[in-house]
Amino acid sequence: MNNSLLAQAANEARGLAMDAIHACNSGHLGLPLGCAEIGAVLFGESMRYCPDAPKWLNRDRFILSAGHGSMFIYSWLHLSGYAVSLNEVKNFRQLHSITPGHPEFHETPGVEATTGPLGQGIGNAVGYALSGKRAAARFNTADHTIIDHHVIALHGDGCLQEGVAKEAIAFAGHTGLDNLILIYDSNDVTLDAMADVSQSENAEAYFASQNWDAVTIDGHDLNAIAAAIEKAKADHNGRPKVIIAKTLIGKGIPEVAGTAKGHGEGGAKFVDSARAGLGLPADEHFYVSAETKAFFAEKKAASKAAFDAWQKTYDAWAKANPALADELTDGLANAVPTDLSEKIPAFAADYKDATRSAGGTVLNAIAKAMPQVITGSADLYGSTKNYLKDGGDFSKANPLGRNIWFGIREHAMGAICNGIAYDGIFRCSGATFLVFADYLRGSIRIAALSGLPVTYIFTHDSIGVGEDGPTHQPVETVSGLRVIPNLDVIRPGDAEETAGAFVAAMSRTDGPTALILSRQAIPLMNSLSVETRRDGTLKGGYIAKKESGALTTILLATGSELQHAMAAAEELGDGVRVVSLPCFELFDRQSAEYRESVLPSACTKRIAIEAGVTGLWWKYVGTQGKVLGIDRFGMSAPGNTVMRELGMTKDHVVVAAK
Ligand SMILES: Cc1ncc(C[n+]2csc(CCOP(=O)(O)OP(=O)(O)O)c2C)c(N)n1
Repeated sequence: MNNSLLAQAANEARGLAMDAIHACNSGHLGLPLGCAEIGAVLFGESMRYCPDAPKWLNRDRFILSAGHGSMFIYSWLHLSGYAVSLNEVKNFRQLHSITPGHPEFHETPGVEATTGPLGQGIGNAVGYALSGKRAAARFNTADHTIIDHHVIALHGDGCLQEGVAKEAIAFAGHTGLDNLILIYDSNDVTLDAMADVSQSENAEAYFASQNWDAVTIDGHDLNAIAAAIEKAKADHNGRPKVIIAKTLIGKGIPEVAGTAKGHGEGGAKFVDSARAGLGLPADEHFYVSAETKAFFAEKKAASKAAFDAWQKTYDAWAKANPALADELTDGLANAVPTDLSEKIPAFAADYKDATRSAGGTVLNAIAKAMPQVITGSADLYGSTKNYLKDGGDFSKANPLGRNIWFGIREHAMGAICNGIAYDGIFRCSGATFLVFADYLRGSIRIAALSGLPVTYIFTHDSIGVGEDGPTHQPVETVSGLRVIPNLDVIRPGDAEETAGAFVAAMSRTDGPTALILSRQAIPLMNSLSVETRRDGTLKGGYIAKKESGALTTILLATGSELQHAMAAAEELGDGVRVVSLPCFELFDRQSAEYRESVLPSACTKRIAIEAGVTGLWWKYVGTQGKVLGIDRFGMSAPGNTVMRELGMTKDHVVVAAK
């Protein structure tokens, strides 16, 4: 290892961070300065990556969980030769640059995850590691190893204080993800203050208690960093690894180093003297020496050679295993069989069960057609019904398992699903009761922001939950999800709409879908063909009952209330149309003509019914309309009783219409 060159590169990376943060007068200096030696070892020595093939299947994945330190990753991506130009570094945090305030997936080659909300990146890394383990088990053969990479995440005290990280760490230890390495930037400082104001954890003992291997090193000692990473990579011992690197936050700016003032941009006013102290030229900002350029150019060429060698192995593997190669290619392409709906048998006409049960049947049929589908539940398989019957359970002993036992760790479930989706090989879903969706909302938001095709299976969708009472009866949750941009929320009204909803979720490639399923049985809408219900759901909304005379009234409904709208229409007579609107977002993406054909603007007498808060419905019913909903919390009693008590019946619709 060329220590003097790496030490010099570390100081130049410090200079880039200082200059970029000084230029825009915002950002976080503490981590890029404190972790400069870690960056030098990762990108200069220890990590397997190829800037010419940033998505190399067998690259080590690097996640900057402490996303506020974004200049760390931009500096190292630039230095190591990714398509992150010096100009982009100079444009740090400016409009349309690929160096946004916090790292964003899709924006910057080499950025593996959107990070910034602390703790998420650790969860994502666990998802990546699960994906890597499963992919290695699924695709490597006795003759060819095409996947044996590691997942490395850098995080600070902040990530480790977050519950989502603690949940994910427990899961990783339990499932034995020994391809995962955390590097803990342990600098004893957070944002406001010294870390001992808010933490007194013995990190080594904590990680050991979670079945991890932990080692503490000097985070500025190049040899110690390299040795720790090498050992962590070599130990295939069924335990994830953490390297607790003791560092000096803001190292290089003596006025703030080691204090909370070093965390943000506070040290930027001292950059001139700091740059001089680091031996950087006074007259050339954003300085990268010829030696550093030459070093990384050589490394880049070597990594391209390594990539090419791997590609040869891959090609030989693909030739010898065409079916596996197709499966992997389909997974990476987010491919969905064009006839997916046909692979889901129609439900028998007398089927009368909850949409959660229908969902389980549908997902099992889909899993047969899509080997890349995996699914998990937060200790509620018995209720969420998404268990894949022949799938086996993912575990240390069985990394091929398609069922993930997340434990009662909803937030980590969301972050782990995101990690699996970032990796892009498997299609993942996670399940829990709808009322707990807020527990993973932080991860759902990032899935939506990052365009990840994750599916959430949220069951027990309303006051219809019944006896468990208002703690378990969502009323605001569906609307709360609908306001997240780029999240599709689908609340199907019977088993066939449920089939359509799952097909819609699987067909999405650019964002997540929340499936909202009932606890209680809902009858099939047999007056409509299977295709009408499935295709109508794929459009987000459709005419479920057409008026037989001149149109006077439109009833709109979703989920378990669709049956009441249909029954009310029967009673109300000729001029009444029922529109099933299982997914606002899909419906809103249809053409104006289609939407007008379903909801003609001339008909202003509109009544919506849904067992939840009313606010969002007004855009469909208009000021002349009415919304039958529930703007209060529910009550503990049998589901039908609560539904009746709170106005969710056919009779209420009839009265409102009259
Ligand atoms: C969920 C979440 N809460 C709060 C913040 C705001 N925040 C950004 S960095 C930070 C402190 C992080 O401390 P640490 O991880 O030790 O980072 P360091 O000070 O070492 O850079 C806080 C509170 C955030 N980004 N995400």
